[in-house]
Amino acid sequence: MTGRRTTRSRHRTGGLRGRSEVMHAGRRLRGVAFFLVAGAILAGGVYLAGNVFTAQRDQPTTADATPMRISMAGFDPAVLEAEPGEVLTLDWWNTDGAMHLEDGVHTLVSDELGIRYELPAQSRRTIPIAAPTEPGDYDFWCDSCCGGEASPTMHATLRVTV
Ligand SMILES: [Cu+2]
Repeated sequence: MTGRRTTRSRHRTGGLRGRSEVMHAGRRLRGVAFFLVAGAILAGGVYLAGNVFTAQRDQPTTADATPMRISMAGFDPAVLEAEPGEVLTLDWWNTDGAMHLEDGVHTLVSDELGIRYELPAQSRRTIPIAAPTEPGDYDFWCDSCCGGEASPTMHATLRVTV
C-alpha cells in the first residue's frame, strides 16, 4: 500500500519533496491504523463485558413475559401497563452484586398490590403481578437498598388503564 502510493505520488509531484511528503503521510497512516486496531480491540472487550450483563435480556424465561431489570438505578422500565384484572408475567432480573445489596437482594414490594418478592444478586426469576380491577397508578418499590421506600429512585408504577 505504501509502495504503490509512493510510486503514484512521485509521478504526480516528482522530486525529493514529494517523496518525503509521502513518507510522512505513510507514517501518519500507520498511526491512524494503530488507533483503529486498538479501538476495535477495546470496543470488542467492552462489548464482551457488556454481554455478561445484557445476555440474559435476550433469553426471556417466558416467551410472553415483560422484561424488567432492577439495579441501583431503579426499575427499568419504571412504568408497567396493564388492563384491569390482567395478570402480568414479569421476567425480572437483578444486575447488582450481593455486596451492594442489603441481605443480598433487591425486592419488589407493594401493600396495595399485596405482593412482596425478593431477587438475589445477579439472578433472575419470573413473577406474576395481578393488576387491580380499578384503573389507576399503583406504586411498588424496592425496600432493600438505597433508602428503600423513602428513595424516589427505587419506585415504579403499575398503570392500569381500560
Ligand atoms: Cu433494591
